[in-house]
Parts: sequence; structure tokens; C-alpha cells
Amino acid sequence: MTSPTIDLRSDTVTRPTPAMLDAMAKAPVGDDVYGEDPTVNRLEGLAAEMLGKEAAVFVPSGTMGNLISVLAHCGRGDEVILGDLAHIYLYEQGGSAALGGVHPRSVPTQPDGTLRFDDIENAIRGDNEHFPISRLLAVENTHNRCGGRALPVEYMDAAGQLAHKHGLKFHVDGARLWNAAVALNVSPDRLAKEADSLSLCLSKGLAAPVGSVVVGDKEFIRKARRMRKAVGGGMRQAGVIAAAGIVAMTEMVERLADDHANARRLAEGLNRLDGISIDPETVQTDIVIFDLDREDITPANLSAGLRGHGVLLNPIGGKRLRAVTNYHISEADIDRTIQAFGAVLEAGAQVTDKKVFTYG
Ligand code: TLP
Repeated sequence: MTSPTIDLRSDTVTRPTPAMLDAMAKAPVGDDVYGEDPTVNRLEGLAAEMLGKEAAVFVPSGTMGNLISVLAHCGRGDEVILGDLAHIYLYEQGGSAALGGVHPRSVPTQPDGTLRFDDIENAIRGDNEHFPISRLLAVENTHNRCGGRALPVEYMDAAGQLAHKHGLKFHVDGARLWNAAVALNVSPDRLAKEADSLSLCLSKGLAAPVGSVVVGDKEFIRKARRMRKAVGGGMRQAGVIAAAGIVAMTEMVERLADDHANARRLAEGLNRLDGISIDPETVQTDIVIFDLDREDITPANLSAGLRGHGVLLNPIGGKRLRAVTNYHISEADIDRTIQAFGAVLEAGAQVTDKKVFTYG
């Protein structure tokens, strides 16, 4: 019998739970572009309540959630200040610039996922006809490229207050805000207090098959809903997927603590291996980013070698690789993964297959 694959490429690989499939089969539906899908309406009401905001809109993906948020806050020629390692900046095809004419102004992302307040203040433009208009500050919580670091309440409050002091809106890419809330032991609405908008994913650690939700005040959501339609995100009987999203938000948040414990276990195991560097103390949530410090084996080689042992994970550029724990990964899978690393690192340069996907 071949053992099942241990898929650590992302928490996006999660498949719907039996409770989700059941809810999807039974969901009452209607045409959501008419506002008539009772299940979508329920999901949006629940999300708004959980995040302490007036309203919400259901979207197909985190990328669309961020895009319509930026476009609802900013017009052409306006500027969004964000981190140079932000998902919006690195991994969304520059959609808000390409489609909305919104100029991105990046500032250095600190290793803990925060942006320095000095850097933000220095990036805010004065009143001068040479400059775009600074309109929006965006942060990411948890921070993907910083190894899933959770930005604490004090930081979120202060960042939002800084934005507001200068007349900017404050957007949070909260694809994994649920993970941040669990790791910090605070409620999601507390983290969201100063945010004018947040985009939250249901199809990552929470295991829904599809969907994200954007929350904010009624006027912002009205604009975001218009933008959603413009980019083709107006879905019809979307209750069949929203039903899974409701299960995600009501039943799948607390268990994220298991993913976090598994990620820490993985980091501790990897830290014991020669040629891998990671500080396990920095692993707060489900993402483990580590460096491979070996002359004889590249991250692509390592990834290909692990694939031979049934373990999937991605190089993310330079010496770095990323593993993400999730609903389908058990403690035993983590131990098997660490063993596989040991075997591949011992085999070293013998591993030559380079056909590996990279986010580099
Ligand atoms: N992240 C994916 C890849 O795109 C890198 C992953 O595997 O982690 N914000 C953040 C912080 C994200 O990590 C992601 C997805 C998104 C937004 C976009 O979400 P989707 O994939 O639903 O468009």
C-alpha cells in the first residue's frame, strides 16, 4: 500500500469537510446578484458580525477581495502604501495598478511582518502636484512571506490610527486573520477594530473549497460590491459554496491551534537537521519558512527529493522553502516529513530532478 501524500505546499490545498459537503448539498439558494441568495446573505451577516463591521460581501478569492478593496478605496492616480513583501504587492499581478491605475508605494517589511511607522509616515505624500495622492495603508495579518507572523493588537491599532491621522484608509489583507486571532488568543473583531476594510479567506486554513469575504462599513461594501461585479465576481446561486464558508467560520477556527502546534513541531524537527536554519520560536501559526544552507543541494533539489518520499512543499526563492500545515496534516505526518528531510539531505547531490514549482 502506498502511503498518502503529505501536502505542505499551502493551506489552500485543503478539501471540504463532511459537514461542509452536507451543508452545500442542502443550502437554500437564489440569485445573489439580485441579493436573493439566503445562504450568501447569512454568510455575509455572520462575517460582518464576527469582524465587528456593518456589512460584508462574498467573493471567489482572496486576490479579488484585496483587489476590490483597493479599488473601492482608491481612484486612478491614488497611492496605496504597503510592504515590499505583501501578497498584494508580490503575488496579485499588480492587479490594482494594472486594472485600477492605483500606484503602489512599497516600504520595507520587517521580519515580524510589520511596517515601521517612520517608514509609513515618510511615504505619505505632501500636497504637491508632482505626487500621487496617498489614499490607503495596507498591512497583512498573518504575514505570509514572513513565515505566518501574527501582528499583535497594539500594532494593528497603532497602524490604523496612524493611517487615520493622515486621512488615509486602513485595509487589512486578513487572508489568515483567523490564524492570527487564534495564535494571539484574541477575537478577530479586536484585531479588526481600526480597519476600514478586511479581506478574509475561507479556503485556506478553514478548509472551505472556495471563497473569501470582504468586510467594512455599508458605504465601502456598496462600492466593493460594484467593483466585484465589474471584475466578474458577481456569482449567482453562490449559496452552494457560501454554505461551506459558514461551516468554515463557525466550526473550523478553533482547530487552527492544531495546525499551529504541528508547524512548531515541524520547525523544531527541521532545526535539528544539519543544513536547515530556522528559529522555531518565530513560528506562531501554520507557515514554516526556512533556509537551506548547503552547497551540494538546491531548494529545488530538496523539494524534488521530498516529492519522492511523498512530501510536497515549495521553494520560494533564494535559499528559502515554505511548508504550510493544514487540516489534512497530522502529528504523525510531521514526524514522517522530518524523517524524509533527513533521508534527502543525507542523499545530498544525488537528487537531480529540477522540475519544481517555485514562487521565487
Ligand atoms: N496565498 C497563496 C499563494 O498565492 C502564495 C498561498 O499559497 O499562500 N493574501 C494572502 C496573505 C495570501 O497568502 C493569499 C494566497 C492571498 C491573499 C490570495 O488568496 P487567493 O489564493 O484566494 O486568491
